[in-house]
Amino acid sequence: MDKKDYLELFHQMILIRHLEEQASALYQQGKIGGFLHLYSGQEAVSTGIISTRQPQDRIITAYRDHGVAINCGIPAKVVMAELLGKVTGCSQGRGGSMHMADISKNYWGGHAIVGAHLPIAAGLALGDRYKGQDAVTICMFGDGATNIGYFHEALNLSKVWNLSVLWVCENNRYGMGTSVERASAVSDIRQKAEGYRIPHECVDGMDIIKVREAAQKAIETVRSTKSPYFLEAETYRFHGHSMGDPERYRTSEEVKRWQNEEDPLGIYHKYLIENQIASPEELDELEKTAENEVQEAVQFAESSPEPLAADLYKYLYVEMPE
Ligand SMILES: Cc1ncc(C[n+]2csc(CCOP(=O)(O)OP(=O)(O)O)c2C)c(N)n1
Ligand SMILES: [Mg+2]
Repeated sequence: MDKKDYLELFHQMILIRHLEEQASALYQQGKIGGFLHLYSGQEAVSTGIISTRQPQDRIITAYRDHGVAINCGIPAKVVMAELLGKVTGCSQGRGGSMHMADISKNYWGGHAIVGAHLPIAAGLALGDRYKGQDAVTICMFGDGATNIGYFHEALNLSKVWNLSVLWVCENNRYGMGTSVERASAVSDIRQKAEGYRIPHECVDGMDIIKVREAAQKAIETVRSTKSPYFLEAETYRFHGHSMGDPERYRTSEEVKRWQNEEDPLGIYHKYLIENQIASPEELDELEKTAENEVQEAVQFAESSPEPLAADLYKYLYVEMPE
């Protein structure tokens, strides 16, 4: 990576952080409807992993998907418009927070049902094998999803059929209000991959440099062996599960400790300065750029039109050419 690449990663992470702070404010003003699951705290995971993919590699994730959308190259204003349910959003305002997608960027969504996108990931990889395409499907999901039947079916088939899938578990220690220890008989999550003879690794998901190294190795392994690999990223979400979570299942000391000592932005900021890749002034400048981008995104989204009622039944089925 050259300096530009390092700074681009910082820019993406700080853009996600600011975009979500603004989204949280707009939600409280009633401008965003439905659910809103913030990714703050987990930015290094998707930013690190997606920065190592090739253009042909597919990305699919769960509902905590705003950061992934930015990392896949969807402009902030298009993400914001989708959050506000506007026709200029990446899913024409029909998806909202949980259903960001853009197939032209090989981003296959944004899925609300826990674990349901894992068999879809296996299907995408099976399709690539049929077509002889050298693509890796990167499937991201939470710790909670590993207790769902779909997880086990998808992992099993991926091994039996040698599918090119990188399974990425974002272990943020909780599924809604339930800790991993209370929900999972095996709390060392990557051990679950062993049951299906899938090689695995665990990485510090708060350190983007470590995430990138692990992701590079993992993606290369999938591509060269044409079989699945399991990467667990240990991370933490800084906000509640979704908006309005009273967070009785964890202490404020625990949250503050992670926010103060393990902030992925703080860790990367320190790395860039200590390794003399950037000056504090340059990083401040990048933060200002991100803030301006978010302001412009809000203006764009607020002034964009709503989808037309007459189009309500559009996009329910694939429209075949005449
Ligand atoms: C099949 C199914 N069951 C329950 C829910 C309700 N639900 C939404 S998110 C969630 C927790 C999932 O936790 P995890 O996979 O760890 O993801 P995280 O929210 O921590 O990113 C649950 C139970 C759902 N959406 N789908
Ligand atoms: Mg979780």
